[in-house]
Amino acid sequence: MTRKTLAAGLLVLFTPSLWAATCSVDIEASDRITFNTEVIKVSRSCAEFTVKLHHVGRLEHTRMGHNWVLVRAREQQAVANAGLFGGLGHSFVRPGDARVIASTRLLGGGESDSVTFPVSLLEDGEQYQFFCSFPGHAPLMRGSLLLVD
Ligand SMILES: [Cu+2]
Repeated sequence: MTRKTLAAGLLVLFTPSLWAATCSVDIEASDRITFNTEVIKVSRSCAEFTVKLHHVGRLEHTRMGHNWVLVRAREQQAVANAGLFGGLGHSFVRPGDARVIASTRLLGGGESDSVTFPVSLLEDGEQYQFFCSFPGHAPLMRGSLLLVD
């Protein structure tokens, strides 16, 4: 092995991205009232985790708005109901709702937003769910968020 290939090999070995868990995810929401992701895995080794939501549809946020809201699974329905009273002006999330762990703003087609939250907010043994709180979307737009090693 030449010195050059050895150096290249070491470079690959020590590139941080090969070791570190991915601490972010890109999610797409569409005009068909869907997320393209059903399960999000968050590594315990991440200090923070970022969710980037992309509305890849064309409809405006008043008709086909999408957001990404993270809650404990058992509180999803209550948070969704409360969000209705938050209304469009608050992205269908009730202001100050402490049950909301993280949420993006409501997006229309072509828009993106991201949210970053500390992984320390997630507890072992708890079940987490993400959903879109636009009225009527939660049954179709939801998934699980899992804490993994
Ligand atoms: Cu939606």
